Order: sequence, then structure tokens, then C-alpha cells
Amino acid sequence: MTVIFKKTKGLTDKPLTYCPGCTHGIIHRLVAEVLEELNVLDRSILIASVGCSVMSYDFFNCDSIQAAHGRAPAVATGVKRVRPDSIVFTYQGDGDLASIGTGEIVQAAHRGENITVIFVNNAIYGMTGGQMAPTTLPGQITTTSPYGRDVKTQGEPIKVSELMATIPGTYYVERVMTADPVSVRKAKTAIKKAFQNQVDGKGFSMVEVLSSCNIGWGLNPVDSLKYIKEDMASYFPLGVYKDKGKI
Ligand SMILES: Cc1ncc(C[n+]2csc(CCOP(=O)(O)OP(=O)(O)O)c2C)c(N)n1
Repeated sequence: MTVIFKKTKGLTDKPLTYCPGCTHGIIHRLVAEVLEELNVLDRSILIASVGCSVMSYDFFNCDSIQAAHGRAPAVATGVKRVRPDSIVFTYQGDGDLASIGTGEIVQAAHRGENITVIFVNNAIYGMTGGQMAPTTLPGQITTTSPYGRDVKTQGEPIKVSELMATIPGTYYVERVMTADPVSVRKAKTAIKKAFQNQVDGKGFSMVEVLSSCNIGWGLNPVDSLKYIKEDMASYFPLGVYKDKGKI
């Protein structure tokens, strides 16, 4: 029988532990396919973070280190500096990267570390029960904002890509989403570019992926994809926020 499609070698055979409908699995697969296509799987090191993706080290078929909550960019810095031939990437949620880890990500970018950051923005703390995150939308209901996020008391959501693009040390910053097949293809192109930049020694690259948390949002999987497309993407516009290769 002719094989026309097979699973990427970048993922192990371990079944994913994510909720049905969550797009962490899609993003894992995109990253894994890119590592395989760039032929860097055997020298890639994942710096896993804390959140729903805490066990991502079980799923990616490469070496990995588990960092404390928010500290993945600091760990990635150390690993990349002592093993400069390795392809080092962090995989972080919005609670991890934009709340407890804001200092680490900003400092790593300022230093222009030659690492790749996959930032999964699902606008909520998924793993711990759906609390409000720095990226929770205005009016969005979470377990800690039962009347909706009130920007008067809780502030505006942090636009991470816009913020990171202002840092002189960042080489490439793009925001993508996983809401339909076309956007998934575009997300893969961005992820590939972010890894290619590292292979070429260009410097700090980050891809923000607007992702779903259907359980935390209280929506079914189909409506949660609509929520990404209609609500999240209008607050967090997609696009390239910085590409020093194009200046
Ligand atoms: C120092 C520390 N503080 C708090 C926690 C609890 N904690 C675990 S995961 C998490 C939030 C994860 O949210 P996010 O990064 O958005 O990832 P998601 O689960 O949504 O994918 C928190 C606060 C922790 N593990 N360590």
C-alpha cells in the first residue's frame, strides 16, 4: 500500500493529554514537523514550561528540560550559550510568559538571545482551572472574573507581540492563529521562519499563536475556533510585528 501521509518523527507515540478541542496539539504538531523538515530534530532542545503544556517533554521527540513557571527563557539562554550548536526553543502559555515570566522574556529578548519562542496565547490559565490571564479579553468571563474582565480595575490585556517588537534585541516577531486550515498553514510558515532564523544565527524570534481553551472558555470546540477568529484576532491583530531580515 502506498503511504501518502505519515506522522512526523518530531512527536513521540505518547497520546497527547490535552482536552479534546484544545489547539495545543496542533501547535505541537506544527513545531514537530518544522524540526523534522529543517533536519534539526537530533540537535533540538525543548525548554518546557508550566501550564497545560507542562508534559510537552513527553510529546516532542527531542531532548528537553522542564523549567520553573515563567523561567523558560532564562533556562534556554543558559542551554544555548553552553551548547550553541543546539536548536533551543521554549514553549510557553500566556500565564507562563506574560505573567510570572514577563521579566525573563523581556530580558532574553533584550539580550538578543539566539533562541526560538513559541508563545501559546489562549487568553486564560488553562491548567489551573480557567483563571484570568494577562491576555484575557475585556469582558471575558473567567473563574476569577465572573462578571467579565473589567479594564478599569484589571487593566487592558497585554499585547505581547507589539511589546516584544519594541525591544531592540528581537529579530522576528509574528502573531498567527490556529482557527482553520488556512491559518494553521500560515502558523507553520511563521514557526518555520522562527526556527530557520535560529539555524542562521539571526537571533531572538518569537511566534505568538492565538490558541483555544474550549473547556476554560465554556465553549464547544467549533465555537472556540470562532472565538479565536472573531474575538481574539480582532483584539490581537495577526501579522508580522518585526522582521529585521526585511529592514
Ligand atoms: C511559581 C508558580 N506559581 C504558580 C503556579 C501555578 N500554575 C501552574 S500552571 C499556571 C498557569 C498556566 O497558564 P498558561 O501559562 O496560560 O498555560 P495554559 O495552561 O493555559 O496552557 C499556574 C499559575 C506554579 N506552578 N508555579
